[in-house]
Amino acid sequence: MHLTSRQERIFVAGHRGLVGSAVTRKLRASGFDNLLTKTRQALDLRDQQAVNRFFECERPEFVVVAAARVGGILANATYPADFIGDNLAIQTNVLQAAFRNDTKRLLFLGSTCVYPRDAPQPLREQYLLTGPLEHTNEWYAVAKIAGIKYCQALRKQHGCDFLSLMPTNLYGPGDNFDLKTSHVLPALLRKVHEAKLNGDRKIILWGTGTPRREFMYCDDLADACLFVLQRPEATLYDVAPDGLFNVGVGKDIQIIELLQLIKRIVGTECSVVHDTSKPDGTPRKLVDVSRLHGLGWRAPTSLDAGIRATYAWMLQHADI
Ligand code: GFB
Repeated sequence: MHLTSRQERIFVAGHRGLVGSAVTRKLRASGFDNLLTKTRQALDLRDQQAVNRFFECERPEFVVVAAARVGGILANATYPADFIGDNLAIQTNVLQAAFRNDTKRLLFLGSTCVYPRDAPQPLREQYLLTGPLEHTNEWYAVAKIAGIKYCQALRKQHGCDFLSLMPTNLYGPGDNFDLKTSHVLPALLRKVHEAKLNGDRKIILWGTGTPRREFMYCDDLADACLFVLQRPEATLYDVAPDGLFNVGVGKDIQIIELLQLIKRIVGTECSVVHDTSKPDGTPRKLVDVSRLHGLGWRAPTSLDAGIRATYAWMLQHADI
């Protein structure tokens, strides 16, 4: 059932993260004030009993599952047990409690790494489970695929209106700038900024710099979430009988090109040293956004504008 009233109780799971904080911002700015949020300290979503108690008490009508253990290529490869274990626990607890407590619609957020490593590009939703995964993030991907399948199973068996949104690589205000665990975009913003401050002539780039990625500003995903929440059920499942929607900008760039763009925005010149002991990961990950485009949604923020806003946020907030 779609979101019609600004009074509905909406639970944003993971409201302090990059995506959850963007979703919360978007909902509040659009007049949805009846938001339910809980910090990790107040509600550990890996704790099934605690999640059940929360849902029984608050009975959220709409749920956005933005809570997840996430990280860049190295974090995924270094902490496989955390990535698969925590994500399976969080999503299973939340989806099950939402079903038991009659949530009207739930959005499960994943990632485009659920698609096979060597799938044709752009990645269509139908390519799910048609080939082997990229090994640096297979643990995270398997958990997210289980979440998509759980949503589909709950719909098939119980008629739940539980949809899955697969965003491409995200960045923006509130991002993680820790060089060991972050994604590439915040990592390069930090490295180039620090090179500028210290007068370094070189920065270290992981891998070959040739992989291509599609980057989307986190507020654009939040925009897509509200767009989907407000669309009638029949409209969505007509376009996506599997309940799955890719969310992206429809354009990708090479990592080395991203670095050039960041150098221009930060305003410094430096040469590159490749650390090829670090993995490249999947060679390309561009999503087909025709399902959402067909419904009338497009990502509004350009990469240039999004990086500038993220850089401004980093200068003000990150401890660098
Ligand atoms: O963003 P990123 O960590 O993750 O890396 P993935 C993207 C590319 O940037 C890889 C290169 O080819 C990295 O080798 N890269 C270059 C760097 N320099 C750096 C650097 O300083 N830091 C980082 N982090 N990368 C993750 C998945 O994949 O993306 C997750 O592991 C998830 O499961 C997420 O899907 C969106 O795009 O390769």
